Amino acid sequence: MTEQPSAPALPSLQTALDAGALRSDTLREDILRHLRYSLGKDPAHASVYDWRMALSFALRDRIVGPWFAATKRTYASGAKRVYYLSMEFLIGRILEDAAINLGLHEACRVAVADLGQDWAALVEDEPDAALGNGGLGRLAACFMDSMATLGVPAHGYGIRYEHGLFRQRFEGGQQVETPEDWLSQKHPWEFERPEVAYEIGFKGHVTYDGDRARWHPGESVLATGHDMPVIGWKGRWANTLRLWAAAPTTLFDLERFNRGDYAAAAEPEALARTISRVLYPDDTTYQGKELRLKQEYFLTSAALQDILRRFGNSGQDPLSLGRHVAVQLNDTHPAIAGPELIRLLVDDHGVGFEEAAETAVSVLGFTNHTLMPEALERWATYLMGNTLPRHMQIIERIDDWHARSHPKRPANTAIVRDDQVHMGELAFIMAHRVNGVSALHSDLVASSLFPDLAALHPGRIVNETNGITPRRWLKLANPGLAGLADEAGAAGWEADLDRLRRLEPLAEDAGFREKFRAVKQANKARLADWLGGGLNPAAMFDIQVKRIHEYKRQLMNVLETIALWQAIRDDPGGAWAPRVKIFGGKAAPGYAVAKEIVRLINDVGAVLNADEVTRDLLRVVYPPNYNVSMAERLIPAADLSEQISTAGTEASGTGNMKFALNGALTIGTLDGANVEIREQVGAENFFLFGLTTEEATATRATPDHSRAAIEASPILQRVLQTIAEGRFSHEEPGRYRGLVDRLWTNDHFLVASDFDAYWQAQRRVDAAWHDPASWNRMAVLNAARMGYFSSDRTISGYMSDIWDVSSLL
Ligand code: 26V
Repeated sequence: MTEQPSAPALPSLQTALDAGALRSDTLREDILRHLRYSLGKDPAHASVYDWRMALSFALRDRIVGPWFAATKRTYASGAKRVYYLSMEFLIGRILEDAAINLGLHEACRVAVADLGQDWAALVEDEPDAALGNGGLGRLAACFMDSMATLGVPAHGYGIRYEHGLFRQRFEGGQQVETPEDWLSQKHPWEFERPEVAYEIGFKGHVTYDGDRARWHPGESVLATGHDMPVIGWKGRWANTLRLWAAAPTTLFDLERFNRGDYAAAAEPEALARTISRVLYPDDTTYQGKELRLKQEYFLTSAALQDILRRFGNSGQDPLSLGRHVAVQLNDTHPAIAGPELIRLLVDDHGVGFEEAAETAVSVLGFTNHTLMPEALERWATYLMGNTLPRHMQIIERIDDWHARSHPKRPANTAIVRDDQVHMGELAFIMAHRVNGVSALHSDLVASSLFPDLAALHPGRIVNETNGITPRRWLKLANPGLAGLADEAGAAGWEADLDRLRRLEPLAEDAGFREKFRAVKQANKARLADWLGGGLNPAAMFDIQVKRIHEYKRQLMNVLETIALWQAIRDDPGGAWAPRVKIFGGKAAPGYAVAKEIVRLINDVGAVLNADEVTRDLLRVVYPPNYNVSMAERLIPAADLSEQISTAGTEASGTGNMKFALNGALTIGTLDGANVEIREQVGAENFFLFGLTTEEATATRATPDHSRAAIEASPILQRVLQTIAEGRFSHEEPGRYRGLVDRLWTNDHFLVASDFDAYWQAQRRVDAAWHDPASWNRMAVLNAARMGYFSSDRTISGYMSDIWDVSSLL
């Protein structure tokens, strides 16, 4: 045997928190110290807010050790690093999640109780960090948790929006938006880094010197870093989420100020700050907003400058970047990364164009999250050329370079065409891997979104089916079920979700099923209390929560609700399964049809809930302002999960996974990750209905498909008739005429064609509900078989298929 030269030992990780830090009495002392010295309050006068801050600081202190240790090990190992660029991180509350990951959940409870405070009240005092719209942003948050759990040396990069996603209220059933202001309070989880600041240019002109150019921006702002540590399970590793805030390059115009023109003097500052002011709330259509383009470039340029600065400090050749750095683009929003990286390499580092382009491709990966044509980003060339003149030139060169390497490339693969820059094509061409987010979606990315580029670049498209973090979505959200899993022999599932398989045989055990049912019942009772309105916790809780979109078909759900109401009224003594239909979700402020659906749900609820004949059997509730913390209340209390999008439209879905993990049964179509969920849990434990993707495409191509479907369905006809007569809008009978007309004539998402199948599937659900033993057996099997959908598994896939990085644990 030859002796291997031993690698120099890596700095040790601060894995186990020192014994003192785990104790509730030391924690209590630290809370009191922070209350006194960080908040300047004495316990007699401290508010819930003060206590929460003091506790957050005490926990944050305990993250710093593992965080520094992980950073040291990353530097010492010289390992390849991952950078996740995302315009959205939908984190939610942080305090309880941090306590759980640190193993301090129980200690917190005790320490806080010793201090005369209520742990739950402190947890609920924290505003959600709502820096995202929906699935794409929440996935980024789950990925940060998993990368920290797996010991991947990674940074997340995002924008520190002053205002996260708007708050939703209902007035007369209609959605009203108000600004969100999570930063009006101090944010205890961030460290401001005034020294980490980069200049970000816009507009201006370009002068040339061969490949190299000098861009003279006409405007610029500073991006300043704000770091949030992200602690993994058991506190073994911590990464950084670096969020950029925009600041003016010059504070204000002193000359104007001295002249007394205060408003004009403050103008540059106000203008700069608008860049990180608000999250774009529209995830339905792409609006050609210069501000949005500036936000995307702001994030991307700050991140790449930061990455190159860190890499440059290691003194390596810029052409080796792809061996040391992987940059993942969360959808096309940061797709300007390709041109920006080329610009930095060519203009600042003197690299030739082609080498720079090849280097960029070796570094970048691109994840697609939607097939909706209206959500695919395109920028008018005049806007791109005006806002980012140097990038516009580089984009044209990339297009040339690609056309020369693929002389037979079809015209529709060009990045610049029809006077628009197509960000999907740009991201595809500039990435060495392009991935979809479920098996079906990845197939569609290859077959319908980018068929020609897929043919030119065989092997480039891969699948990475989405996942969810079991720490937040089981341990935090459903302590009852989490405890039962431990007790029943699946302990350790937090970091190895496949261990839930050990519950599988217990599905046959009546005693275990009873415990499982009791956990669900307690969750439902708690939710019923919170929702108010005297809901019957013994009724089936049937839940659809997600953004409001036509393709997600909340409309089909509310139509079925009306049909059920009519059927119950026809036969009030029938053996109906009592149901509470729960809806949650926000409509984009500019999406009129979605807002109409919101209003219809509320209008229908008002009529049904007031009906003495049916109200014990059917209720509709729509709590406003669905967000991550509401999801944590609703999902563990669900009996039935509605995943009913038109086949071929939902890229993956991740709510579907959260529900099944928490023991809800799914009624769903063969869309997104539903397909794989059904494969995992077993077809017999899933209520499938509806057209397949191919059938949906064929139906859509059939003239008058919806008219035919409605005429063939007496149930649907009656429902539409009732709505059109103004039964749910007495004061304005014509309110939903347009909506009903569209169903007859222009039903792109096939609500009519799938309605009867959905109705029948719901009746199968009713029948199953009447056999509790069988229902609970299915519910146990759903939870037990969800191991595949841990985001730890997803991240392992990215590590091997896209990033080529390994764990440093
Ligand atoms: C598009 C745009 C266009 C410009 C304005 C701002 C904006 C924001 C978001 C989007 C696209 C949103 C795409 C999205 O959230 N997709 C969801 O991604 C989830 C995670 O992969 C997946 O589970 C959902 O099925 C998919 O809809």
